[in-house]
Amino acid sequence: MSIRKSRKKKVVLSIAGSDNTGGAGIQADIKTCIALGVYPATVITALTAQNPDGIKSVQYVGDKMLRDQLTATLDYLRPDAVKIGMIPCADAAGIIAETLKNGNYSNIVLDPVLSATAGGVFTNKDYDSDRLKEALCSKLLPIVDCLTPNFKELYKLSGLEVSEFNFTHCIDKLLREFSAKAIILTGGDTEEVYVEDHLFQPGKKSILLKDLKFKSIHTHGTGCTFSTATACYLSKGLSLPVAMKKAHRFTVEAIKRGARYPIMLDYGPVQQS
Ligand code: PXL
Repeated sequence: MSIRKSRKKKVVLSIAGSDNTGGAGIQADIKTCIALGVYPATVITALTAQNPDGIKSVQYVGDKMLRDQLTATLDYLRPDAVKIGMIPCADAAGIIAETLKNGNYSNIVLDPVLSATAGGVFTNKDYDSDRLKEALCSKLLPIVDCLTPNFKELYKLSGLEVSEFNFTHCIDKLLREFSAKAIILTGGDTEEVYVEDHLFQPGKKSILLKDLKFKSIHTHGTGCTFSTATACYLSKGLSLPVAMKKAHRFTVEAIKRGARYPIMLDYGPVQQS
């Protein structure tokens, strides 16, 4: 084992799924890190075959392959932050949680990706999605520094009915029952004229970022970009409220670039540079 400690460039480890179109998942995470001057290390949890019509298939890499990638990476790199994206099954959640807990890593951001905006779920059909949600909440939530759900994901994780008016109940449940340290509820996918991102931390006043929404059909990869940008800014030593604000700005610019230079006709990717 040989870990260089004296490097200047920050390292973010992305543990996520592959998106063949290059718009979301590990590909979005790599582009985000590079745009922000951070070195991306990657552990791939699953391959997806997808396009704007939906998810065609999902292949979990398997317990051994996941463990081996984590060990091989972490034996040589100590990440300054970790972003976790798509987790295809409960076993994968357990392996990731155990590895990160044992290594005592910090600045861990979990984007609880449970379904694709274009349609389709990310779990292999022979895996149990209730077990996955349970594993995300009981094993991963207590060890992550920040969870970044949208409204739908918050609803699915908390098991409570979510509306614009009661989302704080769901937030409270995740903070209290599962000892989450911070939750950024992202509001970009609502029908509202404004985007509202809220940061909740136990015992602290919540912070609201409100912005006029930039309407675009090319928003594929928005959630991945935001969570990875947050991890990148945390890796540089910024506080969570500042990292959130900067990640929000970075994501808005990526959405604008995606609209200006469309890569495909419908539901194209955001562009980080
Ligand atoms: O944006 C969520 C997401 C995460 N990971 C992968 C994806 C997507 C959305 O399509 O494909 C691999």
